[in-house]
Amino acid sequence: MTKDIDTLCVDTIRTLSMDAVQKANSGHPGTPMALAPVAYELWQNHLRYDPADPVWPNRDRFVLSAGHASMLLYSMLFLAGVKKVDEDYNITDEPACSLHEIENFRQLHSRTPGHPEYRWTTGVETTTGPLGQGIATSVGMALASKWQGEQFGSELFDFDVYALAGDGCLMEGVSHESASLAGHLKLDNLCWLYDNNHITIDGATSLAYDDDVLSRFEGYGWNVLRVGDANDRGLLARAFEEFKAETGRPTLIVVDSHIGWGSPNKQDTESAHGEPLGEEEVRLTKKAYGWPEDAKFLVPDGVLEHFQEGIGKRGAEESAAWRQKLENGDQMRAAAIETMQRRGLPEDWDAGIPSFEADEEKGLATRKASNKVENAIAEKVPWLISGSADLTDSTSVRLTFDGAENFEPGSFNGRQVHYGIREHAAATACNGLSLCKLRPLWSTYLTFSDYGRPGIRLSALMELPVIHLFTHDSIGLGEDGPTHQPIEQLASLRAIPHLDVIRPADANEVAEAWRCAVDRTHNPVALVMTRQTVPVFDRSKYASAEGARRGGYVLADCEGEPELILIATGSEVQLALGAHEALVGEGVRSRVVSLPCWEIFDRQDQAYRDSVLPPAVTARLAIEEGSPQGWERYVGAQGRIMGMTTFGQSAPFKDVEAEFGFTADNVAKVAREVAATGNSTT
Ligand SMILES: Cc1ncc(C[n+]2csc(CCOP(=O)(O)OP(=O)(O)O)c2C)c(N)n1
Ligand SMILES: [Mg+2]
Repeated sequence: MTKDIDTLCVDTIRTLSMDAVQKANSGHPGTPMALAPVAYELWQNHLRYDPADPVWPNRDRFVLSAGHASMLLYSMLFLAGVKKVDEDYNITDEPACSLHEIENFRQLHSRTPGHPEYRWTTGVETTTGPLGQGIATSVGMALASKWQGEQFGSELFDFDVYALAGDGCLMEGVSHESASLAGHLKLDNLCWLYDNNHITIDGATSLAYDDDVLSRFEGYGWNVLRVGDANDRGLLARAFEEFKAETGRPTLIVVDSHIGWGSPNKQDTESAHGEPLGEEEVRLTKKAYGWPEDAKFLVPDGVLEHFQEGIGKRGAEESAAWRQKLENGDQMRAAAIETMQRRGLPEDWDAGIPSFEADEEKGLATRKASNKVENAIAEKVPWLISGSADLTDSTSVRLTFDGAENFEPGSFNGRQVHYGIREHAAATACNGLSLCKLRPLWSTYLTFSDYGRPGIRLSALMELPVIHLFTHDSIGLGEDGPTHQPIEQLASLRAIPHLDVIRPADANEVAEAWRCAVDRTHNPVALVMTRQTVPVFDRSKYASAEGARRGGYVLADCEGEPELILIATGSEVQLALGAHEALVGEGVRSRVVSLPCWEIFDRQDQAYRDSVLPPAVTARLAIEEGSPQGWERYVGAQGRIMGMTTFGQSAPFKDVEAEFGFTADNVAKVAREVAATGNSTT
């Protein structure tokens, strides 16, 4: 082949992608073929990235938002010689993505799944998720870079974030929220590359899309550049340089491209998007590239070496210089960075967590208690970043100690992010923050968790310790009525694997919930709090709230073996206790189990779970102001569930709760019925 080395490298990316998709007989060849020069130019000549240290904290991030083009990323990881990192962040000698993995594209247990998945493949900076999530995540990463730069020094943290998006990403609503937020925050370290190819799955974009993308992004306050031909590496290089020189605005580079570039019969067609080209078309395309037609997975001599001389050498020098700076600098700072990178916590992180005096009369809304606990922890954990989608005070997530400023241009080490009324963007930005090892929290009302759901789901899929905090957690929010009253949200959040949903009953359970939420390196939590006041239980009369650490515990008990178990979460625990007191007075051997977190309880050993919910006691009643779905597994076939099977009502909260039977008297009444049916095994 008589190609210059750069073209040889670009065509290697193209042909590897075509071959992998063809061999898997499934996948998306057209976009990697079109964007190979873009990825090549970026990685080889601009991206600050050390393939031998892919977890270097100040590396530039490359996010493939158009995740269907996964072979583009896998080709880059392979060709750049990125090393695999193990679970303890040790760099191994193994490649992150070998040629063998590329040959096993989309196969069981390969490191080359259909779409990039964080944790499965070193070098994948985030899971793709639904279209638009990648670019939304990149905003959080850019925010993290700014925060870390301000906190630890811009000589240590000033990484850029690149995200590659297609028409799909930009059509998605979340792109609007995220671009608007990034423009507002003046994230000039953020560069989105828009693959302007006029094609989506259904065909030409003109079927559904006529946005003037340039004006749109100018309207958000972005720096908008255009590269009229994806194959023009000179123009691409200039655009990347312009991005780096730009201050005060994020950059969008619109790149005009041709899907399936070079394929004689498939270029510019939707079929190049999501189908293998076909053996014959692969041959014809290779011929058009001047490539050996029958060669498969060919990596011509000199290609790997060329990458080593480019990104490899540059990255090694840059990361070594960074380590030197870290070692020569303040050692306390270096230690803090190391702790943060490993998702650790300062030693005394929980020293200030308050315990709350019993107050069964006046009580305290769990959201209010939550604010006290959050502040106590955040003061000790500098990288805990609070935020809200315009409900900072209603959801009680404002940090109030000295130095807890807003995160905004001019004070990028602020701790309070105002995400605006942008729940999709907020939830997903938190994933970006977490991927850069900060400990983010965002909040809204529980009903609106629906708007953050893709981000919540991805935090669970990626096993990121993000805190999703929701208040106004039931019909108990009262007057705002059915639009605001969550019904199915608890059940639907509980349905997400790896997400712990914690709904504490009182202030002291709130403290325990926060402890669980922060003291973890993997897995997100949803903290669910009341708007309304609830009693702070007298723990000298009832069991210690420490039981909440096990997800569920016996809060109140009877003499001897119970014959009836009342199980509740959150604000309904007080109803269970009220009913319990009445029943015990009547001689019923009743027990109250507070079950703030199903998931944590389910992870306890069988003996513990049986001690809380003895299998012999089948007379059980669950009380929760939400969908009854899922409670069967705790109450069993003979148990009853008091839940919500309709939407709520707008009225003062006591009236709404009474309307739906959520009073201690009514719980006692239903409990008597349950107790009367007896226990099947006794
Ligand atoms: C939220 C979401 N909706 C739908 C899809 C299915 N999907 C995958 S790619 C795609 C079309 C994307 O078009 P574009 O971004 O222009 O990519 P191109 O074909 O140009 O590479 C669709 C609809 C998805 N992945 N995510
Ligand atoms: Mg497209």
